[in-house]
Amino acid sequence: MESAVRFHDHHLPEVAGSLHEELLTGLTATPKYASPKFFYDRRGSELFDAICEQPEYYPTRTEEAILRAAAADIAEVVGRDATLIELGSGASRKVRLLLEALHPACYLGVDISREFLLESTHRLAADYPWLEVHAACADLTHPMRWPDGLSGERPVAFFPGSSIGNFTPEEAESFLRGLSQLLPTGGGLLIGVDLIKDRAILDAAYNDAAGVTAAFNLNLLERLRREFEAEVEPQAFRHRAFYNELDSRIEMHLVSLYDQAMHLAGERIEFTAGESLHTENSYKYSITGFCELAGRAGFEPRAHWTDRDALFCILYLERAA
Ligand code: AVJ
Repeated sequence: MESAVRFHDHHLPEVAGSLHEELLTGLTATPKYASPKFFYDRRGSELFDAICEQPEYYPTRTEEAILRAAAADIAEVVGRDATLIELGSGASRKVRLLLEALHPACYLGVDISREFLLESTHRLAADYPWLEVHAACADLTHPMRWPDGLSGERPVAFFPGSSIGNFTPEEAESFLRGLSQLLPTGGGLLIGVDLIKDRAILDAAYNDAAGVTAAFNLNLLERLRREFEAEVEPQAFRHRAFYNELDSRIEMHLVSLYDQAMHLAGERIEFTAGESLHTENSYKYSITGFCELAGRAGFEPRAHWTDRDALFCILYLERAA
């Protein structure tokens, strides 16, 4: 059956050019950094999916178990016929656990990885013929707006996977404030948040034995070669991930194995042996800490669901009047 997805492209050409500049800004800073959004080319999105299958990576399966167990409860709080907007929809897998119970009027998937977004929303439309499906290619670190022509009266954003953890707490607060301003009073946010826990569990989750997280991290360098014509040897770097307890965050780095230079867009970027390129932060929260942050951003907590070991939490927040 031919499935219809209404596609909205929010990736303007000038944004593509500015990605180059954004990369260079981070690579020439001290210490060097790159936004984790650069992980998600097609290969990166596939590797992320593979991470989610690793036994050490508890967030995905824990969140899915919570969604499965709480779907009816969630539907009761959120209500039917919402305009469900999934932010960073990726493979659009998690939303499937909610669709039957929630029965939204329409679904909009928003993701930075265009090809991946189109494939997953087409599959979703084919599997849920009753659902009006939209897709918008957009960068969540830029100001958002909803596309025209969405049905349903109450927008409800769905932001699973603890993707919010990629923002610093300050950035998360301003992201949530921007989101709350896009929602009418009574509009909601269903969000997955990874919780603070024993560091051994956290360290293992970002250092899986099969090396998939390492490949995901190193794929950033492959992408720089493929897409940005960088001259760099990915074998000249190693993956490093650890829990920074003081800042309640996992940090991922690419560590240079020796003195070397990377060439990108006419720039020569030098690395000394042991120097690291900081590629990701993944912040962990307590439930109360997160509710306070969301409160400052204009959201009122309505309900939350967690697993028995309190590894992960799903919260429903409403835009405050
Ligand atoms: C998609 C940001 C939630 O932080 O756990 C997984 C990304 N990085 N393993 C996370 C990620 C390394 C993931 N988020």
